[in-house]
Amino acid sequence: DPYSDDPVRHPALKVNSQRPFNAEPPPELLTENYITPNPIFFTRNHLPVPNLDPETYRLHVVGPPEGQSLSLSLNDLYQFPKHEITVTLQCAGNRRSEMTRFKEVKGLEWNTGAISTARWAGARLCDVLAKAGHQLCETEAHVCFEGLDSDPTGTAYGASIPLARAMDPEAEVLLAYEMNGQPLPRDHGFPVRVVVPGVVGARHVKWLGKVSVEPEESYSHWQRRDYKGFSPSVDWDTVDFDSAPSIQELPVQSAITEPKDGETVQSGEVTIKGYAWSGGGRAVVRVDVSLDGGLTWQVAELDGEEPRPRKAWAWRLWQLQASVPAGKKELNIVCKAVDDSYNVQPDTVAPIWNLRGVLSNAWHRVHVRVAP
Ligand code: MTE
Ligand code: MO
Repeated sequence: DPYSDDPVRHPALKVNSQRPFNAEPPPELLTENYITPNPIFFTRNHLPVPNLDPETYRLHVVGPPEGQSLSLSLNDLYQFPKHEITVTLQCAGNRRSEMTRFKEVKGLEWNTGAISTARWAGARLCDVLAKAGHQLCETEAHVCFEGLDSDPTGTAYGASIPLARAMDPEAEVLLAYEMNGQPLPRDHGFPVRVVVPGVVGARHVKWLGKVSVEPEESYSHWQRRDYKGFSPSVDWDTVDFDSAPSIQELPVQSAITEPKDGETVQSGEVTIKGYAWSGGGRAVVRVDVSLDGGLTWQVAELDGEEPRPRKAWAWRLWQLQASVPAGKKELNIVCKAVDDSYNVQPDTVAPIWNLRGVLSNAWHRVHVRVAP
């Protein structure tokens, strides 16, 4: 069993798949803290977790012909200026189960918890690439990442991002070795992972082994044959993966974490809580909540600090104290977020349904009963 050496996990996690391990925190734990504690941070593994020795670990950075290739130990990475930022990581498949309920899709049944937030610290990718002699070039180029996890044929997990993002100090792409002040846990990429703020989880390559700059995107299955969006009309007979761009920045997202679907709430007042986030550093500027399925709306209170302009890498938690209209036996609670480009979430799944069940960001709906 290639998974026999996987780490021990927190019992509160809701497991979607044991081998490879995929699990999410339950909603009420997800928004209990702004920073997700490491043991309940959602985990998305495609392969067994490698057991890497920090003493012998080396990161291979391929240099350009006029530069130099680097073989960096952890200690070498510590010599670069340490950069620390709060970043929310979301899987492209977050909330996939809502798409499945509409029409069958291929993928893990994530609920609203394939998203979490941490303080990440490490070397900036732009500093490491510059050390190897890389510069921004006029022609299109991509930074390809390879993990040290691999399938039985020896194929490693891989992904890429555009060179322009990697070289932009303002994009703050990290080679992270710390998560919430601790060395990365094994499930989250020990000893080094990529963190690409504002970009889909699939590009945050864990157990990072190799970085190279290429004229084309990564040839990895997960870059080219997965993590792409399609029209609802496309099925497995007609899908052409080359016709769609790889997902990078994610669309605006929000979900209700309290109360839970099917719960009974007290009459009088109800407290509604949730998270909201958008890709590309776009800030969430508003969250609207409805108690009547979207007929009337109230504006939720956004918690925490105002994000930096164009660098809103982390989610906002939000809440609303609302009075339950007298005589109501049930509530259809809905939330939707607006980002600073005035992007909004679609009201239903139907127009965004796709065969892989990615990019699921319709209004989130929770149905509750009111105690008599
Ligand atoms: N990196 C490697 N090497 N192997 C993987 O399976 N999964 C990716 C990404 N990086 C993956 C990986 C996907 S799809 C996601 S959503 C994130 O890691 C999940 O990161 P997490 O497990 O720390 O939450
Ligand atoms: Mo993912």
